[in-house]
Amino acid sequence: MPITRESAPVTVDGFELRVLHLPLVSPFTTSFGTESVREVMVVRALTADGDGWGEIVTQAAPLYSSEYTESAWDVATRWLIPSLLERRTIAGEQVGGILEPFKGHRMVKAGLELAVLDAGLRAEGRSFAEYLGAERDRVPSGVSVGIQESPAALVETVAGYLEQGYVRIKIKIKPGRDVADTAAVREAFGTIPLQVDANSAYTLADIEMLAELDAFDLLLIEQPLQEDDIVDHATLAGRVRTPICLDESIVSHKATLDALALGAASIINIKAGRVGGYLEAVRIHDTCRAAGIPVWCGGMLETGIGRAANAALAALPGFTLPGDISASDRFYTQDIVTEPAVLEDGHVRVPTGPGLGVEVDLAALGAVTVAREVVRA
Ligand code: SMG
Ligand code: MG
Repeated sequence: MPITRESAPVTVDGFELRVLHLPLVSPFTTSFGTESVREVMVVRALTADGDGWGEIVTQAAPLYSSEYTESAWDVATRWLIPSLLERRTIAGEQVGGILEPFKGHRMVKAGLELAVLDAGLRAEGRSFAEYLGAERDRVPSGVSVGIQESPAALVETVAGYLEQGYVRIKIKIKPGRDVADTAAVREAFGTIPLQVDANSAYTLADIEMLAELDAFDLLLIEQPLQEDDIVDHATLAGRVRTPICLDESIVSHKATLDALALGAASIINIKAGRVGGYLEAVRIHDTCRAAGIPVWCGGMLETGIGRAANAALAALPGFTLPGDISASDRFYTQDIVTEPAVLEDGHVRVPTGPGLGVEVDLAALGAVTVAREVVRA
């Protein structure tokens, strides 16, 4: 039986948007570049019954996906926020439908929906986790490790995370930094749960190289080919033994159905931002669970706001693989919530307080804010 989710409608007086610059504890390198400062946006729904918070997980540049800070800011202030304010009194479940006429910009839609949901649930005194249908009070914590200077440096970095208790390691790979890096980690640490993420850095011309990864008994290879290459991923899946997991390609519930129908993936990475919101994320979860397809919760280097929401999502029963939900200190020395996520015995706790269950530290938020605007009704 599908669960009916209903949160309290709120009368939104306005939305506050902020761009944040959060210094990373160490640079994060993927196949598309290196980040030392996380540029991200947060949104606050202002209502008479209290505020709600959401996170817009765009990056400074359109390198992971087509969305980026200025595109998010522009579409939010010019189109999405005005259409929500026109309705004025809205429940979180209505946000997706109101914003549907506007194509794309899913990360922005996800952040706005989360802010409205959080406001409604806080007003009701109900947790986001309970609302989504969470069945666990903590979730296993995996860590995503960026490309390091050398395989030896990678081994050293991974050792540090294993010591802290992370239960699954994901390493980023790119052409020229794939087989040797994976081999080094496998050799150094034996049978640890290990997976790789290519962020779409390969093409079908690389099949032979990708098949070499079969030797390392990986949990999965994440997004080896381009976002649009669903058919090529299906071809690849037929030629390698390692399970193919899609990230960038899964932009919606419909995209999930298509990928599964074509055999392009046997595991799905669910990120609420990438699919337009937590409710769409739950629909993907429900479909995959019914089809026996394992899912796990991806990460976008979230602040304490998005991290709390991700922990709630990952507590749903179909999330059978550890997600990229690390402790806050894996990325940040100073988070923007009063109680940032910590690692406890390899797990992160699912917040139980009203709404997202975290309180925003306004002084810490102010210190990292580089742009702010309030759009009022
Ligand atoms: O939040 O722990 C995290 C980062 C996880 O590797 C991670 N995310 O492709 O899965 C991915 C990347 C995208 C990050 S680009 C900002
Ligand atoms: Mg990925």
